[in-house]
Amino acid sequence: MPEHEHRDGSAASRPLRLGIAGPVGTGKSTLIATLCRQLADELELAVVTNDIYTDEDARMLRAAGVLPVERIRAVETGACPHTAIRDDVTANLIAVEDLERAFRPLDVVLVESGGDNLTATFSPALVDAQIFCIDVAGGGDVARKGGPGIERADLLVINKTDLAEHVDVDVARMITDASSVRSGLPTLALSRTDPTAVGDLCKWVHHLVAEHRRGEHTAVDPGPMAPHVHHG
Ligand SMILES: Nc1nc2c(ncn2[C@@H]2O[C@H](COP(=O)(O)OP(=O)(O)OP(=O)(O)O)[C@@H](O)[C@H]2O)c(=O)[nH]1
Ligand SMILES: [Mg+2]
Repeated sequence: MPEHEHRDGSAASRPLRLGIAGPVGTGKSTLIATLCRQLADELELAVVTNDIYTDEDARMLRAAGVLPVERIRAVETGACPHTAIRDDVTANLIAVEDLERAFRPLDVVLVESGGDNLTATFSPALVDAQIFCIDVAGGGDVARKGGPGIERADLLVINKTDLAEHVDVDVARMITDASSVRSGLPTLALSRTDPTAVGDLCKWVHHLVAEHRRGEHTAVDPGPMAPHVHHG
């Protein structure tokens, strides 16, 4: 098989690089584990995790057994998580390129940002597309608060919908709030225990991989700030 030929015989110049960002504990690593579990038979995958001082996320994913352990690399950022995915992406790019070389031909490299706040987004120099992940446990108002990830990530995930009834959150309302600021970009209500939603997430990834291979996907920078005003 030629170096860059994928399982379906197509030949993208390199794998899709897909970032997952969002506040601490919203379920980014779990979402990555779910994607690996569902897609590893169909796509060649690898993962880069970012933690400030530990490699805990990588260890969690390795322990979950969702991919061969050597396909999961940890970057210890040692500083603000958003710095390593936006301002100086060198450490992450090296990890991504190492994986791409070691396991070619990969289809997707998933990059998990360290948990941060609502302003953290990936640079398009590091990823081709990004998921922004918030959860119902952070409160029903979060989607309305906006920010670059909520407003302009390629996919917004509202996670842990199974907890909504326990925290008095109206998921439909959160989706409406998010949709009203996302200019037609997709929003997905997700729970790891909801097979339909997990299926929709996998379909979205497959669609993106296909677009990337055809050269039809363009990375769009959500930007470090969302447009906002303090008066009027
Ligand atoms: N109820 C419920 N819990 C979930 C779901 N997804 C993740 N969790 C739990 O939420 C907690 C945080 O999940 P992680 O996947 O580690 O979140 P994270 O965003 O990677 O966290 P950081 O990397 O530390 O920012 C864990 O206890 C998970 O088991 C879900 O769909 N439903
Ligand atoms: Mg994590």
